[in-house]
Amino acid sequence: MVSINEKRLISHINALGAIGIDREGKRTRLAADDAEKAGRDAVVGWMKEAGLRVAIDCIGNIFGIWEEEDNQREAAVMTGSHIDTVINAGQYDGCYGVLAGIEVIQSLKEAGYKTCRPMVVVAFTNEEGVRYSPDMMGSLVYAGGMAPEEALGVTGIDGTILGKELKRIGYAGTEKPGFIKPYSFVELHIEQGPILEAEGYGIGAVENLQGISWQKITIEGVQNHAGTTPTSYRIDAGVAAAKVVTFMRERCLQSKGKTVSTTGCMEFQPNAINVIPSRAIFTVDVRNPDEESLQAEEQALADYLKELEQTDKVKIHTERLSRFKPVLFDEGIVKMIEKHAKNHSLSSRRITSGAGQDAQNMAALCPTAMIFAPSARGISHNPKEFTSNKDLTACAKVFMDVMAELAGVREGEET
Ligand code: HGY
Ligand code: MN
Ligand code: MN
Repeated sequence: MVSINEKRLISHINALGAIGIDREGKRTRLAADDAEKAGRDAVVGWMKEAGLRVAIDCIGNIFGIWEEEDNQREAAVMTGSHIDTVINAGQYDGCYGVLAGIEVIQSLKEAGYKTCRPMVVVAFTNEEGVRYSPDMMGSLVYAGGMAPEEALGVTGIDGTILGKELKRIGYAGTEKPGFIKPYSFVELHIEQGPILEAEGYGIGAVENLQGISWQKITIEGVQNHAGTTPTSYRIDAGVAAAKVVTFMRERCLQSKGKTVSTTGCMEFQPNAINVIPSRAIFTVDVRNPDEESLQAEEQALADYLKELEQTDKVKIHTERLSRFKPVLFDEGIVKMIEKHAKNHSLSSRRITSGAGQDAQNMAALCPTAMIFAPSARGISHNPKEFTSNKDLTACAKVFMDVMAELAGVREGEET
């Protein structure tokens, strides 16, 4: 069976990684901003070079489609991921899956193989959710989990409207959600965690994905003088916010590693060194692989906020930004991944995705699973994110064989 063109894949990963680097050398391509447009244009160019038909849907998802006369009525073997990034990001998160998807299809086409099913690779819009909530938005709309008009109307952290931004960058497509019927969906991604490297595995067969709960919390206190206000007089939004963050850390420690919680954004108003903050606006991202436990964490947080309103005399308002239940992936495809890993003498282990992924939404449409490549030192959402070329290409070869089997590539049948 033909294999991928390793050099081409690595050069595309590095070329895409060079797009969206700002003057301080930070890589940031937020959904539908100019840097991401440049990334989108590059990906569309590579899809066309691969001879794929390119289609854009109503939420800006980009589809590279390989279909032939004799298979175009069949449901498609799909793959994909995202090319939008967090702020000051690494270059592999999402991009690896999109570019390996193009590479697999291009290599099969170039080798003249026939497939029983069309093959499609997707670059989904706004997977990271940094500029517009919820995250994994493009695949959520595609899978019918969010109405397109609702998603297009979302206001970003910078006051822009997603639909207007997609129009501005020329990616407001017309295809409807679900316009391609998927037979299966397999996403190749970096692990973004420490397990594969620490335990010495070459590849991860992802069997499930943890639930995610995102909230924005606004605490109203009383603005006052930092020097003249006795502690007992203070109604301090800043102290109350700090208590919430430490409360959630306590919950995580009690969960024995099951729950993780992150406050990644926090803003004080009026944000002056000698003024007791009147307001604290911050986010809480809580995750747990078990739905009931995740609900229990959300309830504990809600109860604690009520308690804080009494003890600290603050007013607290919460806004849900995003909520995804845990997802189980398809056992058959997970087993297929393990089989092909073995064929490539790669030691594999089953693993949970700690990160949210587009695959979790596609799992609502068709049998879905993921493949992880090891992350050096488990670092991600950080420019130091790294996966060696050896690991990138070794896992992409396993991915190729999984995709080929799903697509019904007929050995030796040249077009
Ligand atoms: O937040 C996440 O887990 C993913 O990177 N969107
Ligand atoms: Mn990702
Ligand atoms: Mn990410």
